[in-house]
Amino acid sequence: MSQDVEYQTAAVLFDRYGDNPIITPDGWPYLVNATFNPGAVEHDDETLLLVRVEDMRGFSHLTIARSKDGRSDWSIDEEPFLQPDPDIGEEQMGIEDPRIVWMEDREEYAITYVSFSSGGPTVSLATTKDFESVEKKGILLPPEHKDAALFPRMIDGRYVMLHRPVVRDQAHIWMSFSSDLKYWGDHRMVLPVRQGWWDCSRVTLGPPPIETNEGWLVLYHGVRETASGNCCRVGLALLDPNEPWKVIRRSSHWVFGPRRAYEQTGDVPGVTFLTGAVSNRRTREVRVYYGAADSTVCLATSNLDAMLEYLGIE
Ligand code: BMA
Repeated sequence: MSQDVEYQTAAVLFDRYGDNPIITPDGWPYLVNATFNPGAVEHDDETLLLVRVEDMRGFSHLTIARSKDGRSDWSIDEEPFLQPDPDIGEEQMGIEDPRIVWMEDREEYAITYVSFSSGGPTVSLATTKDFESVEKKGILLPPEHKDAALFPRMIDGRYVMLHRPVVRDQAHIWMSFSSDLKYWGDHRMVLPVRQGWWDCSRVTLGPPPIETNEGWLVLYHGVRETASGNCCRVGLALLDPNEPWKVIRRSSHWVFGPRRAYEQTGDVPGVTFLTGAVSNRRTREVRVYYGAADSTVCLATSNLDAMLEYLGIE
């Protein structure tokens, strides 16, 4: 693909929903500072968002919002679904940025989230079958880690997780494996930062990987530090279906990033942070839910085939 064509295609790969933001702290049933970075799934014929809610201390918890069409008429629970537990050391400063996956073999949802300990942020796991009761399974890796998601099924008899450790001030996306969801090993770096590029300072996972016939589609964030702060955009990668540590394609351009006023205004201006994706294998539509400026929840739609084609997969 020529540079010009690639640029034009990247610009139209996502359609922002006309009524963004779809969820704001103003409409929340109790006093909060910000509502953003939600995990997303289809459950009981509804779209369910597990929204990160930041309270007026600056600590976060997770509360459910539901909608029939995944776009409008969000109904928000009066009570949090997952709260930081003051007796659990690693959750002392809140829990953040959930990613949700339906685990085929276990017949339950796995929620990976950031748990903020005094020793730094790390990633924890909770499971639920029905979004009524939930079981916390504890931390998966020591700090500093964020932005972990499981693959929805075992590959070669092992669970697979993407996550993002911080190493010498840089952050790359890694993959780890486990036979029991508790002990993780065989760690591999999968998507490193690219020196000099738009994703040169940090890369970190967006929503959980999406399975396609051609491989695992990954939306990731790339950060470049600039004189006026971080510039955070979104790129695409396709991982091998059977050996997912092998990157088949990685977009050279970013395909989504902060542009609209609601993405430029808020607690952290200039952030579009994608944490939830609901895809339909039949219609090929992908609804992506993201935090705008670390303040509100927004929606953009794309298409699985368009993203694969953009990556050069026919
Ligand atoms: C990341 C996380 C997210 C946040 C984003 C942009 O590192 O901390 O929670 O939304 O930065 O500020």
